[in-house]
Formats: sequence, C-alpha cells, structure tokens
Amino acid sequence: MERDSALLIVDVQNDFCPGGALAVPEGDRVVEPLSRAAERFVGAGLPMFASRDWHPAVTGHFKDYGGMWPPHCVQGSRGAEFHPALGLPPGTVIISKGTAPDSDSYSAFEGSREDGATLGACLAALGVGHLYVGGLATDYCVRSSVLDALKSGLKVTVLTDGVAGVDLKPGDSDRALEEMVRAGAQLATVDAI
Ligand code: VGL
Ligand code: ZN
Repeated sequence: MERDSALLIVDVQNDFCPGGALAVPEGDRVVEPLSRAAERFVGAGLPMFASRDWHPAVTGHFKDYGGMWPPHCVQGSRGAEFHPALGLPPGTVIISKGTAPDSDSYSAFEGSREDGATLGACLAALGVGHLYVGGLATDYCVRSSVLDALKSGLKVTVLTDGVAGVDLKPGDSDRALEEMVRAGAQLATVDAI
C-alpha cells in the first residue's frame, strides 16, 4: 500500500452470501480477509469505502420487471445489510448503487455517498491514485467497478482472496479476472499487499 491508496469493498451484503436471495457460492469466504484488509487500511490512515447494492422494490433489474435477477438487496431489508461479521471501521464511506429503477448499475462508480457525491468524486477529493478492490461478485459488480476505476486512470489491485463470483456460466469469474488484468489491473492476496 502506498500513501495514495484506498480500499473499496464491493457489496458484501447478506443477500449475496449463503442463505441470501442471490447467494454467491461461498460468498462469505471473503469476509475474514476483507475485514483484515480494512483494519490495515484504517490503521495506516488510508480511506475505506464500502459499496452496497441498494435497490428499490420495483426495478427493471429484477426478473419480474424485465431484468435477470431475483429480488435482492431491497433498500432497508435485512438482505441489504452488510454481512454481520464484516468489520467496517468507523469512518468507512458507504456508497449506495442500483437505486435507479431503470438501470442495473453494477459499478460502484455509478453509486454515491449519502450526500450525493459520486465514488469518483470522493476518490479524487482525497487524491487517491491506487484502489484496492475486493468483494462480491467477481463477475458483476467487482468486474464492472474495476474496469471503471481503470478507465478513470486509477491504478487497481484486485484482492484475489477477497473476491467470489456468481458463475452463472462456469468460468465466468476466472474470465472476469482475466479481463480485468488485460485492462491493466494487478492481482494480489490480502497478505501480500
Ligand atoms: C450484483 C448481480 C445483481 C453484484 C448485483 O453486486 O455483483 N450482482 N446485482
Ligand atoms: Zn443488484
């Protein structure tokens, strides 16, 4: 980690973990490594962001309204809460996304802080140049957030033990990681950073 680093934890919410409405296989295995990473970033005085999928009850993102997913992460529901064992240090900036009823908004860069500031604006204001990313799901929101981060000129490291994917088609997550690497992302384990 350098002085201009920040950590982004993507969508580690109950609905994406075993027992949830859109469970990622072994999704909860990211909780421990990411909690450890969060402690290290905050201990080093570096900024911490956590995004959450935060959908209205009626959205074109859900099957019943033309989308591809069962209802999940509905605003204010238990499924939308962060996993109870995820250690989010005080000062973590929460980024909500997927709030528009007409868009999938997989990327955390389409989300914003409570006051409306976008993730990109928050990172720029803090002078962040290197974003470390982990969370759920590798093949959707992590992929999309990482590609957007690279497009906005950030250096990006994906935490390989801190991500897990949906794999609707077997291999989707591996292909997503390859795509991120081709676009310029680096891969590392939490212990190696
Ligand atoms: C996500 C599918 C639907 C994600 C969100 O957070 O990766 N995946 N909504
Ligand atoms: Zn969603």
